[in-house]
Amino acid sequence: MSDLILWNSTATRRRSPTDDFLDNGLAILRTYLELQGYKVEVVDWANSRQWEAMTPVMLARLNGFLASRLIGTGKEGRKRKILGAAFMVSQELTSFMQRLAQRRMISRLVRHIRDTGCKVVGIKTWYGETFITARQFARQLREASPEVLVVAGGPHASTYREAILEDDSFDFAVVGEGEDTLLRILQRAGETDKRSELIELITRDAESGLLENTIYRHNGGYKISRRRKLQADIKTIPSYELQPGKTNIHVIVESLGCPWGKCSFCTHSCTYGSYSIRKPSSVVDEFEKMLADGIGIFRYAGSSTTLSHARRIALELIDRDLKVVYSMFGRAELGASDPEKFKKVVESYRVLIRSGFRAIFLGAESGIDEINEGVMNKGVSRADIIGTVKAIREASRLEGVPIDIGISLIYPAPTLGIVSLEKMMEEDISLVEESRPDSILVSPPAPFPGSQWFERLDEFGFELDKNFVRDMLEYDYVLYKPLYMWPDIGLKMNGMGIKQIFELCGSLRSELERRGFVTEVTDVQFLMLRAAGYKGVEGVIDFKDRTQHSILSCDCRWINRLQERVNQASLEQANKNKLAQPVAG
Ligand code: B12
Ligand code: SF4
Repeated sequence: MSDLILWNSTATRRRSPTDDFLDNGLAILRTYLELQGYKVEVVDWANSRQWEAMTPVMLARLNGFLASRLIGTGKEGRKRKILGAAFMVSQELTSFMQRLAQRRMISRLVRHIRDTGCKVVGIKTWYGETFITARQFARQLREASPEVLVVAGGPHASTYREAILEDDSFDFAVVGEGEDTLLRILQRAGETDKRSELIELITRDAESGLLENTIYRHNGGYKISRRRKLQADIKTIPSYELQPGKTNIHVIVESLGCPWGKCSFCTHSCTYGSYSIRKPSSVVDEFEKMLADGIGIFRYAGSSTTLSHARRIALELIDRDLKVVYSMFGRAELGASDPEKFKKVVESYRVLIRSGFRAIFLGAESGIDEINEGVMNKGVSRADIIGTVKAIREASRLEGVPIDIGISLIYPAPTLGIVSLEKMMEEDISLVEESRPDSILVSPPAPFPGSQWFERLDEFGFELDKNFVRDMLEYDYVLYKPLYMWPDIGLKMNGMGIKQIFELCGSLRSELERRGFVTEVTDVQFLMLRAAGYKGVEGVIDFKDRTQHSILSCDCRWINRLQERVNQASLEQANKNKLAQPVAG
């Protein structure tokens, strides 16, 4: 019998081409707890086989046919209206069938847990529909097995914290790292078979500080126990079980949290509460282990990897003569436009490129310094952003290796009365034209709980309905869903409702695309599309169109083939190393 069953909550359909990545977080938890002597089962439906099985083939093909016609038709006209209506009907039917399939899977899982007699179930929670499903699963489980303890953790629990416990679905939630908290919970579970007693023991531990990172109920309210001090250095190296249908790109913890952690819109600093970097030698040990397992493509897990840390890891990779490919989130370098500093930044990026660095995403947020300072508290200037992008380009030219660079913008953003939205858009476009990134991610603004925007709503011009947080918990953010298909939510910024906000956001994307720039392709997607052989800007656009088609239609044929090609490339990359033999292709 398993001591713990960990379930990766999933939506009824793929929401992003990266949904099927090997889940590093769950693998770390399983590996860590098994090393402590516990038996852990991971149930993860986020894989290509499962997505395919969720939609009847004929329906997927019909969606595919309609989506192709719709994408190829102009924005107006009778034909588009008819196609649009037909597409909506087929989407409704698809969702209905997918929900039915998911309900069956959940019932099977609930029965499996009841039959095995496992006493503790953990759920990795994600945003939107996935979270609704997590709650339904927890309720159904409670009915079938009232004595099972249900714990929620993962990114969504870490972002929304106390709000996660607002209905009775979960007994506890965990913010940030879950290793030690789950260990303690399993130890306590060994002391009693009664859920009520177990809850009491855990609550007492949380109150006394023995149990860290735990969100628990207290006197009709909620509390979070002492936060665990981060130690990225002692992070367990995960081992993956054989998982068919997963994309074999490993997310590697080189740091936890963010070295800056002060951007007003961001909640990353709340997830971990601090910042910790991992020794380059430990990071590279993990690279080696994955290479030996046949995985050669990587993504750094840090919210914002510093150039100096990335450089130290790069030197270690070069020293051990490892041949890998990787990408990361980075930050613009302060003073990068100053000629002396520029040279140093170029040199550092050259080292990174020699070690396998191939794509990066930098937070730019806005093209106006006053906005980046007063509204975003970004800590970098427009000149720093442009200088850094140019330095990466120069390093790429000198090394003769193409690097994909993405920047992110938030538009429309609070203006604080400093500028008009028209001016903001103009400056955002001029920033893009000057820096010429390979992709621009334009996001609408949202005050997430825990962020400065949320804490100081009035100051930034936000108005929220009283149900905003509850609604946000279930809000589905799907990168490739056309903005007009997104549901309403009680958020206003400078008097504008969400539809208007989305329209403005969409208008900046369109303006950038009209000027020949690619939007909404992230660094990991660059890793995937390059690994699959898509070349140049045309390759990126082709990848983006096909991904959008695949996600909208749920016709998985192309995206599943893409995964196969990425996995083949990952294996071939691993095979370039003379380590313990990777698995055959
Ligand atoms: C690397 C990364 C990715 C990678 C890999 C994702 C993956 N499958 O692992 C890529 C680039 C593919 C990715 C994609 C996306 N990501 Co991402 N990603 C990150 C990032 C930067 C680090 C995640 C990480 O690896 N952390 C290290 C590992 C070890 O931590 P972990 O997986 O969270 O697990 C630990 C804890 O959460 C906890 N835990 C996990 N599960 C459980 C379960 C239980 C029961 C318990 C108790 C504890 C627990 O213990 C684990 C071990 O310490 C975070 C931001 C951040 N800095 O955390 C965003 C983040 C997780 N991503 C986010 C989003 C939105 C996405 C995308 C939807 C983006 C998009 N629109 O396409 C996709 C979808 C991903 C998916 N469904 O798999 C959001 C999640 C928001 C939310 N509320 O759900 C985050 C928080 C960023 C943000 N916006 O603030 N992402
Ligand atoms: S936006 Fe990026 S740099 Fe800013 S605090 Fe968040 S993770 Fe750090």
